[in-house]
Formats: sequence, structure tokens, C-alpha cells
Amino acid sequence: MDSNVIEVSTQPYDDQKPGTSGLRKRVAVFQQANYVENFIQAILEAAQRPRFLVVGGDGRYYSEEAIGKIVNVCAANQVQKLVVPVNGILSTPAASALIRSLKADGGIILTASHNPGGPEGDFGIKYNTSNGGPAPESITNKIYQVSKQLTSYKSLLKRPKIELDREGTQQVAQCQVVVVDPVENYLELMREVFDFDQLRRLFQRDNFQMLADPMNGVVGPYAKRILVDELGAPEGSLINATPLGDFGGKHPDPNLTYASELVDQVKANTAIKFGVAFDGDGDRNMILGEGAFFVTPGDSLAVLAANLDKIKYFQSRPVTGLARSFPTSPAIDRVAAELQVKCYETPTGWKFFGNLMDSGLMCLCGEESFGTGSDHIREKDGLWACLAWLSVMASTGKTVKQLVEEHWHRFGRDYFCRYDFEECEADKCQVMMRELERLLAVESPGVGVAKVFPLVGKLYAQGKYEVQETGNFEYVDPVDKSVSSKQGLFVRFTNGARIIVRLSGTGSSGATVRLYVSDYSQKELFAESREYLKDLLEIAYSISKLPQHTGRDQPTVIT
Ligand code: VG1
Ligand code: CO
Repeated sequence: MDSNVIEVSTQPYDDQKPGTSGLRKRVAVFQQANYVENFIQAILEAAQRPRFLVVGGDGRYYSEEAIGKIVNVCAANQVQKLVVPVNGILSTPAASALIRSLKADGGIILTASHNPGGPEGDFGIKYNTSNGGPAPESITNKIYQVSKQLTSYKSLLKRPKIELDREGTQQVAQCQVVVVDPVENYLELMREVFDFDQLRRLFQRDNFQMLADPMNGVVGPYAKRILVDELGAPEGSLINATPLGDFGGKHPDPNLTYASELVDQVKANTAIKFGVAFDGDGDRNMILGEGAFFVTPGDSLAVLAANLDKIKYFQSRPVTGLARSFPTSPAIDRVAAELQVKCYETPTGWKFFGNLMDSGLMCLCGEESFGTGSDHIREKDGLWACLAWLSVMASTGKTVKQLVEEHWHRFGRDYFCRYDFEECEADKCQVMMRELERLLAVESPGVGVAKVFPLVGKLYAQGKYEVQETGNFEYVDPVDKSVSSKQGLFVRFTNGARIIVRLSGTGSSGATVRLYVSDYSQKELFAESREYLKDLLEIAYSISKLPQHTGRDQPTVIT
């Protein structure tokens, strides 16, 4: 072994199991002795010793310390090249783009996405593979296995100090650390995907103004460079555009609750025709029209799917297929049917889209959790969604509201609502899920004996809803045939309405229950969403006994 490298003995931690999108915990957890080093050692071993990695993140509190530790462990493990953005700040989509364009073996992304940051907040580490996408379950499971058995990690004898405040190359033992501009590569990609001249003309129109809110997350510098410097939006088009380690004390989650500053400003100023907010690491987006007209993520995805011909990137390639996560509203399925392409239904989490894209089966996908993206990279992409909407508006001359309402007239409307019950007691949620599983996804009592589904055929809300099917969602990856089971308990009704209950895999303390309901109408297009879904929400409460189990009868966040 290299005389500069030592083995540091360590105790394994038993909680380093990556969730929906990497390992996310309170900062204090990551600050424990060797916690970061152990996890990085486990990644490098599980990912079969990558040689060239991109390392960066949303700039949240503890990022710089973590990057120092990562450089040390990587250099000691014979990683030969690390590309790090200035100040370690790199949006998740930009990281995906950079891994792909540099042909790196993968990337280590430091983010807890939309979770609050700061000393009391969350931190996170996620591994992405050479396609630029989150590591599949086969790798994340292995990381967890390795982490539980780890007795030592490799370190340089002399822990390195690296300068992240400017571009340049530094040598750390055998490893070359290259500090790069965080935006440049991503900007180049956006230039290929969108018609920047067309977007510039949109910003020159007298009657067009937009407001973008990066919520003090990583998107600030990207929005400034692309929207303002390149496309000519006035400086005042951005709020909260400086990345802050604690997001200014805010919860950087772009929804109607946490992005209320944007909502209020767009509502108050009718000159603003388009509003958009991004999450901490820049992969989520919320779209608003004039008067803060809210576009649900499911509708946003469907409208974009129906308008892909307005986006330069898609003008030279066929629409191969579409996809959405299981709980996402089926609005996009109706567009797929019209385009005569398949719409894949995957479990929650972007990692399930990668194989479909890599195999050319699908090129546009999204999740109900404000995630939209295409196969230009392998992560969801907030700024891409913003530029995609602007392109559709520029090309059609229509407002956000017109685009959405015309879509409903054409395809019918999918009403969707998600209730989040955050930080519930974990034990009680486990009991609820177990009981619900017994009711909805009964195991067969024995070989050759048919399963019994007690709710099937039952009528609810004076016969308005009849249960057609219940179960726990299971996904077989069409490419590698891997099976992911228990991805969400569901009740499907004969009219297509659905109720889904699952536990979040991104929280850092307690348990978060997510309840999703959706229904569809071809005739009633303008009802208030929660009103339209009132009966279903009541049915969901009564079947799941959620209030009795969790002691909550009101969600913390409604989408
Ligand atoms: C949530 C969302 C999921 C999303 C994930 C990561 O997961 O529901 O759709 O992919 O966050 O998003 P969960 O397990 O808490 O429901 V992000 O912006 O953190 O990368
Ligand atoms: Co995110």
C-alpha cells in the first residue's frame, strides 16, 4: 500500500441505509466520528472502486467539511480524479449533466434536497452512477451491507486541505482535484435543449414578466446566469437567489405552503405571467400562472408531454415513451395513449427512471412531488421544467392557465391531492401500515389457495365508488427484471379513482405518512380540487384509520 495511506479503524454504524434518494439525517448524525468517512468507504467498495468522480451539492451547512473528508477517503482509495465545483455548489441536475459529459464513473452528491438545513437541519449524501442517475437499489442495498460490516476506512496519513474558492487543479496524493465553474457545463446543455433566441424574444415582450424563487437553494446562480444574463430577464425576476447554508431558515420545498413568498407576490402583481420555485438542490419545480394559478405537478407533466414538439430537443427525436411514479396522477397516461406510446408506472424515486431512459424506452417522466425531467440527464430538473414551460408559452403565445384549461378540455381533468403527515411516531405508523397491508394485500393462506381481498366489491359514498382492486404496488423493471415490492398500499376503484398510502423514505426523524388520492372527470373541469376529492379523502381516512393510529386528523402539508 502507498505509504501515504493508512487504515483507520472504525465502528460500523447500523443506520446508513440509503432511502428514496440517498442517506439523509440530521447534521448532528453526520458529525459523529467517522460517520461520513464510513459511508464514503462503503460507497467506494459497493460501487466497485470508481476512479473518476464528481463531488458537489446544494451548499447546505456541513458541505465543506464533508467535501474535505470525501476528498481524503477518495484519494486514499485510489480515486484518480475528482471534479468539484467552486465552493462545492452544484445542483443535482447539474451534477447529473457533469457526470455524463465528463464521462465520470459517478458522483457523490451532498444534499438533503428540500429538507431544511443549518446546524439543526438535515444533511445528506447520495451516490450517482456513470449514467448520471441515482444508484439503483442493487447498489444502494450493497452500500448498506458494506456499511454495517465496516471495520476500517482508508485515509491519507496527512489529511488534505483543499481550496474550493476558485477554479484550478490541485494534487492530493495520487488524486487530481479539479475545481470547476458550477454553471458552465449545465448552461451548454440547456443551450442544446432549448431555443435560447425564442426564449429571449419572450422576455422582450412588453407584456411578459416572470418571478423565480430558488428559495435560497442552489438554483440561484444558475437562474441568474441563464434567465438573467443569457435570456435577458430583468434582475428583479429573481427572489431568494443566493445559496445559503441554512436556506435563510426556510424550508426549501417548492409547494404552496413553503413557497408562500412567491405565491403572494405573483398573486399581488398581475403583471407577472409566470412564477416558478425550486427546491434546495434544484431538481424540483412548482409552476404558477398569472394570479398564482397553481399547476399541479401531474398536470404540468401532462401539459409538457402534450407539447413536446415546442421544445427544440424533441424536434429532432421521436417521443419514445413516457413515465410517472405510481402515486402521480394518471394525467400523463392520457397523453401517452394519444401519442400511441407506452407510459411506464414506476415506484417513487427518480432512480427507477434511469434504466428506461438508458434503454431508449422513455424520454419524459415525472413525479407528483414537483419533479419533472427528460432524458437530457438522469435526474429531475427544476430549471429544465421552467425553460420547458417558457418554451411552450413562447411558441403558442398562450398563458399558463389557457394551456392547462385547454388541456383539461381535450383530455379531461385528473384531480389529485396529497396529504403529508410529517414527523409522526414511527411505531404507530408501522402498526398502521401492517394493519392496512393485512386488509389490502392479504397474503395467500396457503399454496394453491387464492388470496382474499375483503374490500373488493365494496361500495362507498352511497355507491359512488366501488372497490375494484387493492394491493401493495410491486414493480418489475422491464430492463433488468429486478423486483421492487411493497412500494405503496393502494385501493383502486372501478371508475379509475385511487387511494395510495406509503411511508416517506426521505425523512430524517419519526415517520412521514403520505396519502395520495386521485379521481378523473371529463365533464366537471373546474371544481375545487379538495372539494371534488372530499369523499375519497374520507374513504381513505376510514379505510386506513389514519387519525386513530397517528393521532392526527389534519395533514402538515397539502399538495
Ligand atoms: C420524496 C418524493 C419522491 C422524490 C423524493 C426525492 O420521497 O415523494 O417523489 O423522488 O422525495 O426528491 P419520499 O420517499 O419522501 O416520498 V428530492 O427533490 O429529495 O431529490
Ligand atoms: Co430535490
